[in-house]
Amino acid sequence: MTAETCILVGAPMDCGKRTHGCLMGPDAFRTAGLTDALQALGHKVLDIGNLAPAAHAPDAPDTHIFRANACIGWTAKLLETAQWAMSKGTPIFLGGDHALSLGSVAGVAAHAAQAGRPQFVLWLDAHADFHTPRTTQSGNLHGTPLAYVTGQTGFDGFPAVPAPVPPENICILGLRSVDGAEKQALQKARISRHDMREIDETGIARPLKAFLDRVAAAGGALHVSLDVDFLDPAVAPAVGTTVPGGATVREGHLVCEMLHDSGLVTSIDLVELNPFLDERGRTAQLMVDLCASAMGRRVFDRPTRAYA
Ligand code: EXY
Ligand code: MN
Ligand code: MN
Ligand code: MN
Repeated sequence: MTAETCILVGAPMDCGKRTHGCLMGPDAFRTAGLTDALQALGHKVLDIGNLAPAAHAPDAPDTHIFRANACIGWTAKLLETAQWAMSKGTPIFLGGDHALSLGSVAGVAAHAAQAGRPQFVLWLDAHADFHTPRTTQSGNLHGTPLAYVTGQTGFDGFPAVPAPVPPENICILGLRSVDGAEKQALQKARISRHDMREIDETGIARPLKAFLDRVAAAGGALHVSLDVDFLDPAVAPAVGTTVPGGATVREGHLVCEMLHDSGLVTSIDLVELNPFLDERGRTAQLMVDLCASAMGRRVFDRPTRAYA
């Protein structure tokens, strides 16, 4: 990747689930030195600060879908901001919970469509995030972004998705917690999905390379959505939905190094960090280091730091 202009978009969205803390995420990434790390790689950095959601109706207290109206406000704001940011450089959305990807992914896909490019999405996550408001058991909208951005129905009141991402343009790596309803929907959709059993058996590079080859062949834009819980909780404990048996630090860096080498990445989400659940900011630091790898930092120029 050549030197980019990285647009840091703070999105302290915390309404996609009931546990609080992701609202501290953007500033934790800043405290962990994200801007310095990107500038050390030769990139320009434009940090636009933290967004606030667009105006929205107050949430009714006891509805099944938790804080739907607040999530609608955030989606509208991020849909607009993502399109603007794509016209200025490489947006890096600083979460905030994974419900921010309803707006970030729909926005970057809208920009790609205007440029006549297909949008692809790499989803690094323990979860499929493929529920709709009609299938979710928890009512937490951070479990629904992939359903929304692929144009699934049931998102009443949400902005219409300008350019739905075709499910076959999505690859999920790291799966190890999928609900029943999601499983059926995933089997019907043509999302390529690779769980930790496959990754343990045959490695993470193989499915990633096959996906990147498809993106390159299609001349696609590639959005990378990195959920903290993709990583093993032993190395990344600061997330509310930990699932044991996740990716190692090196699997995370290998993915990001391959992403950089591909030259295909056009936007990134860093999501679900809850600094309240961490000590000494080590999870935030790991996420910043992974982002630096995706933006060009090589293994021999990484400061030594004990994560465990
Ligand atoms: N599938 C479960 C639910 O829908 O509540 C768990 C979702 C966790 C979502 C986190 C962001 O990845
Ligand atoms: Mn997620
Ligand atoms: Mn997750
Ligand atoms: Mn493994």
